[in-house]
Amino acid sequence: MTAMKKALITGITGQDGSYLTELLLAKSYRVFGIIRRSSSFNTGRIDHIYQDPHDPDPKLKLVFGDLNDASSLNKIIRTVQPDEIYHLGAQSHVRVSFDVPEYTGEITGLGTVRLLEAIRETGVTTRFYNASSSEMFGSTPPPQNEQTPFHPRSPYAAAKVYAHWMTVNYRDGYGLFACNGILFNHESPRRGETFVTRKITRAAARIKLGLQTKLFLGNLDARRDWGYAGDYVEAMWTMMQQDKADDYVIATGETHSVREFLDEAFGHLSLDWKEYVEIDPRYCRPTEVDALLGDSSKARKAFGWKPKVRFQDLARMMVDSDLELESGLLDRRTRNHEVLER
Ligand code: NAP
Ligand code: G4F
Repeated sequence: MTAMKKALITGITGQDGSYLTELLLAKSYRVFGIIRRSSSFNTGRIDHIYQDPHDPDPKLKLVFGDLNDASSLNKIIRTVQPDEIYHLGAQSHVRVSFDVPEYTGEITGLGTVRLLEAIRETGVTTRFYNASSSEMFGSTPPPQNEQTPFHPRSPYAAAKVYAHWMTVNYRDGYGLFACNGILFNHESPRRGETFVTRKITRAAARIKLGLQTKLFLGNLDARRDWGYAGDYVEAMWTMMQQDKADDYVIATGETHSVREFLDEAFGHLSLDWKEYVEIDPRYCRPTEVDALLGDSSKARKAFGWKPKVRFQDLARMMVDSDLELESGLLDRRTRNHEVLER
C-alpha cells in the first residue's frame, strides 16, 4: 500500500490556502498548515474542514509558525517531512505594502528565502511551489507571459520579484523541484474584504439590504485579469505533478476595469453603482499597475489547464454569497434586537 502524500501549506488560513486544502484532502493527502498566533480567531476560512487533533487520525493538522521565524520553519519541515510544500503565506495587500514596505519585504520576500533555506538545511526531499504574482509585471504593457520583463510598481511586487528569482536560483543551484506560479488576480466569496472585488460585492449586498449607503473606492480605471481561486489552486497542484519543475503564468486571458466589475456586481442586484460610489484618494496608490492581461498558453500546452469560471459568473457568485452572508447578519442582528427588547 502506498503511503498518503504529505503537503505543507504556508498561508493556509488565506483565500487560496483554504481552497487548496479542500483540493488536497479530496486527493487523499495529509495536510499540514502553518498558522500564526493571533489574538482573535484567524481560521474562519478553514473551520468547515478543521479536524479535532484528538481524532485518532486527523488528515488536517495546524501547527504554529511564522514566516519571520526561521527556527519554526526549520522545525516544522524537519518534523513533517512533506512531499510537497505550497508557499502561499505573504503580506499580500499591495496598497498596504506602501505603508509597511519593510515588513512586506521581510515576510513576502525574506520569508520565502527562510523556507528555501530550511529545505536545504534539513535535507528533506520535497517539491516547492512559490506564489509568484502578475503584480511583478507592473508597468510592462499587456499581454504578459513568462517571457515578459518584470517592472514592479510596489513594495509588494518588488518583494515578490525577489522571492520569484530566489525560487529559480534554488532550482538552478541546488536542483530543488521548485515552481513559480505567476498567478493573475483570482477572487472568490472567500476573498479578503479589502481587495477591490470583495469590497464591491460586499458593499453591493449591504446597500441592497439597507445596511450601507456609500462605497468609497480609489482608481476605477485599473484593469485586471480576474479569475476564480478554485480554478487557480488546481493549476498550483497540477504544475507540482509535472516531471520537471518550471514557471507558469495562470490567467483567464480577459481583462476588465474596476468600473466594469462595478457594472456587473451592482447590475446583478438591479442597482446603479454611480448613485453610491465616491472616490477617496486614500485608496489610490503612489504607483499603480494600470493593466494586466495574462497569456497562459504555456500552462495550457504543458498540462491542459484552462479556467472554468468567467468574469460575469465570478462577480455574480461573489454577490450572491455576500447577499446570503449579509442577510444572515441582518437576521442575527434582528434576533439580538428582539432579545434585547424582551
Ligand atoms: P491572503 O488571503 O491574503 O492570505 C495570506 C496568508 O498568509 C494568510 O493565511 C496569512 O495568515 C498568511 N500570513 C501573512 N503573514 C504571515 C506570516 N508572517 N507568517 C505566516 N503566515 C502569514 O492571500 P491569497 O489571496 O490567498 O494569496 C495567496 C498567495 O498568493 C499570497 O502569497 C499572495 O501574495 C499570492 N497571490 C495572490 C493572488 C490573488 O489574486 N489572490 C495573485 C497572485 C499571487 P493570517 O490569516 O493569519 O493573516
Ligand atoms: O483588489 P486589489 O487590491 O488587488 P491588486 O492590487 O491587483 O493585488 C492583488 O492581485 C495581485 C495579482 O496581480 C496579487 F499578487 C496581490 O496579492 C493581490 O491579491 O486592487 C485591484 C485594483 C487596483 O488597481 C486598485 O488600485 O483595484 C484598484 N482599486 C480601486 N479602488 C482598489 C480600490 N483596490 C482596493 N484594494 N481598494 C479600493 O478601494
